Amino acid sequence: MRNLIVFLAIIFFVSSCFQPEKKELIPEEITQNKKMEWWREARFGMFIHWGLYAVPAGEWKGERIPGISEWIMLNAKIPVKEYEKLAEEFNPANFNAEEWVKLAKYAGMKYIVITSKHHDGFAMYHSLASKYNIVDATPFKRDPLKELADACKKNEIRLGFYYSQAQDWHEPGGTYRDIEQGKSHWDPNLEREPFMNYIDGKAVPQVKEILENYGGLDILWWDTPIGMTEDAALKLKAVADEYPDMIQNNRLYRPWKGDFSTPEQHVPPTGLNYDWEVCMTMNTSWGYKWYDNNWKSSETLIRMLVDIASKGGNLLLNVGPDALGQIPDSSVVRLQAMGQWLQRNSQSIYGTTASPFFKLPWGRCTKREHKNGTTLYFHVFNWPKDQILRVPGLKSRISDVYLVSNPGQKFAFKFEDGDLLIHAPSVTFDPVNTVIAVETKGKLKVESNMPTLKDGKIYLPADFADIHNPGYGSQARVEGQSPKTVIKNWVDERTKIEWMLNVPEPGKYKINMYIKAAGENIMNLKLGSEEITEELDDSGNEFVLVTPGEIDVKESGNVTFSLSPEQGNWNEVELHFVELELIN
Ligand code: JFZ
Repeated sequence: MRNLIVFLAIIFFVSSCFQPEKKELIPEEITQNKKMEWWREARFGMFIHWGLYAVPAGEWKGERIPGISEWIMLNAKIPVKEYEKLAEEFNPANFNAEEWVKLAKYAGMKYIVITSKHHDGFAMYHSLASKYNIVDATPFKRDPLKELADACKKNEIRLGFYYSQAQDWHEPGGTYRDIEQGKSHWDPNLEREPFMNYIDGKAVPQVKEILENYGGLDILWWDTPIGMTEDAALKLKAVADEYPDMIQNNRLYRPWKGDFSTPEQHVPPTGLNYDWEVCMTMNTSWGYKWYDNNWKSSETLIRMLVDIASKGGNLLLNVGPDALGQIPDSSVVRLQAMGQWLQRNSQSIYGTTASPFFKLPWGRCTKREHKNGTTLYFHVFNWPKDQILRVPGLKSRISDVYLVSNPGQKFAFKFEDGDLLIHAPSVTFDPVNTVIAVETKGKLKVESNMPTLKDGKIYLPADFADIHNPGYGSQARVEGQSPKTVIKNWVDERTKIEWMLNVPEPGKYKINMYIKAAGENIMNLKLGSEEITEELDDSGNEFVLVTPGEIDVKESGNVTFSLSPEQGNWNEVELHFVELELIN
């Protein structure tokens, strides 16, 4: 009987992984799809954090201030009147809107989002609602956002403004971090006023200005709804809703979905059924910080864009121009490298949709649907040493397999054990990411390779893990080739490792882990909602099988299994795989 249940569950699971039939859309969905069309195709945009904070660039009175540079006013507790003086020094004479836009375009970005006012309250455009703005308060006297809007029009790049609607550290009524905990503003000379005074007197008029005076924005990017009230949010929303084609993110107030959500500084594990955009820095800070040299490599950034596209999202990649109006060289070279890769492989990114595969051990997949079939783009990060690329569970008919950057280059393929095998000589490789297109005919059929019960066990290999590293610090990573991959360098206790899996049957599962642990490590293991803790013995320089115990799974279906360090009790762990063994 039990075998039958398992069998039926697997059949159901497998069949539910085939592409669903297109469903009827309601009128609101049709309107929304139309509005989001350009944005979904764009996939890649430039975020620009630029403001008075570029002047101190992370340093105040000779002291390096920890944290992100645009937060320096709060982090260094700078009094309002003193911070205001930065405006007198702010003269970004080398600012050239056309150059920025051309760089974004060269990088393959389709839109730009720039800070019109950040938490420091300083408007980077000519505002009539507040004299605290770049035209009235600086020797520069130009309106860079007007110049940028014109350059975007000219070069056909979409434009959005970021506006910090709740936090405004400069205004007596603006909010600041910890206001909800009743903490007072660090500047005792800032006499507090009701929040609504700020909303009515500055936020609403300024949002009207940016929406009216810059030729129509494509995106309005709200941020940090700290201390936001629904009343205030609805006033701002009423202004923004006058522009129904403008796309808004979800950070106006909670809980409000906006048009898209904004996971910050990390890439979510699987495709989501709503629009989303990852915003990400290339180093650590958003605003310019002269000694922030923690740059991600071009390879990391290219693969990140691909990873996000394979999950159906957009990447809004940040630059922080300096006080002279220059984008740092380190950012420029990375953007150029991304642009060069995109030029060769553009069709595998723009206008594509999420991967139909659960995981591909050697890379990612994006896809494009046509009338009579689907093009699958396989992004190969790590070419298998035997030069055979195994595509798990692809069941469609195939008419062509070729190199995207050189379509004349075709590849031999065959089916084996339900997988597609592509044979390719290694000479064609792009060391960062080689893209191979597979043309499929008819309805796309893919059998999910999400881990599930096989021979009484659910196998969770290293290369199927989602590694949640902190935005800075030491990064755990997967090394080696499937089926012998290892998670290495797991030294940061903030790093969490997670797997998605399918439990076809509730029951008791015994956990087996093949790991190497150095020194003292205490690990929390969580399956669904059940959690256990395990103290790991030092295994020396060897991998050992550890059996932390059993977890009772109450419901069948897709669940997550996660491993996280017990804070304050972590040294270093490496991990080959985890196995969940059904024991009752
Ligand atoms: C914010 C800002 O405070 C920051 O300066 C920068 O502009 C960034 C893009 O957005 O900070 C946030 C907002 C949201 C989260 C974290 C930091 N979040 O959702 O985790």
